[in-house]
Amino acid sequence: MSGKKGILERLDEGVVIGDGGFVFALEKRGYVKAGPWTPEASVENPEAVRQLHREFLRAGSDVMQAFTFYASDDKLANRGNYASEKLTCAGINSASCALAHEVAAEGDALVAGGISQTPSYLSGAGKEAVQAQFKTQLDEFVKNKVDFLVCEYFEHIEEMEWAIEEACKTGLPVGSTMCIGPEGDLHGVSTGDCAVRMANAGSKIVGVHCHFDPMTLLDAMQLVKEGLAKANLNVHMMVQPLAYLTPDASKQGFIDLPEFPFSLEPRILTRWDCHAYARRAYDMGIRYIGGCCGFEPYHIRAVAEELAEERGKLPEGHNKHDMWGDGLKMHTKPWVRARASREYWETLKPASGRPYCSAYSKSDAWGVTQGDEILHQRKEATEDSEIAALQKFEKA
Ligand code: CBH
Ligand code: ZN
Repeated sequence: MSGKKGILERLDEGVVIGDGGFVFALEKRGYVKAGPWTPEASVENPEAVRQLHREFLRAGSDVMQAFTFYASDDKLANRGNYASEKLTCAGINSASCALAHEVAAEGDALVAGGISQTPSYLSGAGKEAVQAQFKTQLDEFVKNKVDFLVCEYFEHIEEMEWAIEEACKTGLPVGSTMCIGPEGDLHGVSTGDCAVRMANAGSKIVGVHCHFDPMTLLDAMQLVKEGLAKANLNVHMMVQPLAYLTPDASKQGFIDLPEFPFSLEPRILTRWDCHAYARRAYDMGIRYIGGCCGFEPYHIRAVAEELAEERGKLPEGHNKHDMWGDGLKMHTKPWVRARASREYWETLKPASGRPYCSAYSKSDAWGVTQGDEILHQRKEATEDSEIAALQKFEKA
């Protein structure tokens, strides 16, 4: 390995900025299919994945997380997805690692390999079968020399523990984030207890990510912090929220919002929301601060700008972005020049421009999760008649 400082050392010394949402950003750019959300783009369109890594690096990300989300073989074969036969978990993971390494070397970034929840677990498969899915991915990460591992997007602490246990066998440092909010996991385990169990399973960095906006996830992180303190566990904290506002979300977060996933745009955070998020996270003692779905490079840039003093540097992407709109002083129109101040942007309440839209939606709350028959996964594609039946179920 190179002379780069490792993730734990960096966290001991200061703040580490994560990256943003790959599947969401690449779906909008036309390289990922919403639904399966699998990362075959690393093989099919490597230039798109490379470019997104580069933009996050330029925005200030200290970590290039290889684009391996949902790349377990069972997920690549789920419900008619072709990605498993054509590309395989090993093929996608190694291509993704190569891209992350390539861009990380253009700066001083670390490379992480990630594993996430599996269809096998949702279908009730036991520990051995689920861990076998993780192992195929982890073997590839070890072979491709990633700097550390991330276990993310688990909504059941039991599966998370299985993931951490398997990840720790590699000897690499492991960070873990569940996609839960202040209400805890989907089997009813509290957020504080989930944090304790992640740390006890061997994770050196623990927290929550995805599913909720920064405010809600920082409320959840408060519970993480208190849980860890009560149990005397001295591990680092990590948070990577959505860049969507979700004050109306129920327990499963934005998945339950009727706008998920194709009409979430009115909820997008501004860069100034990201400044406030970064400050609050830092002040809470969280040292791994990044983003998940909806987070674009300019959101990460705002995090890096807010924490510039703590980090002793500004990101390269700052060169074209004067903090707090200073560049507006060069605008031709005087009323736009008048907006060149921190106070203006910090206190603005942006309008949505959607006259007949409400601020809140009513969440779908089917109340089903692992253990329910309806959550079983399979290889065959979904039939139209099954969709019709589900649409009736929803109304019931
Ligand atoms: O793509 C990424 O940035 C990953 N590191 C995290 C993705 S979070 C999950 C989104 C998919 C949700 C679904 O299954 O519908
Ligand atoms: Zn996400």
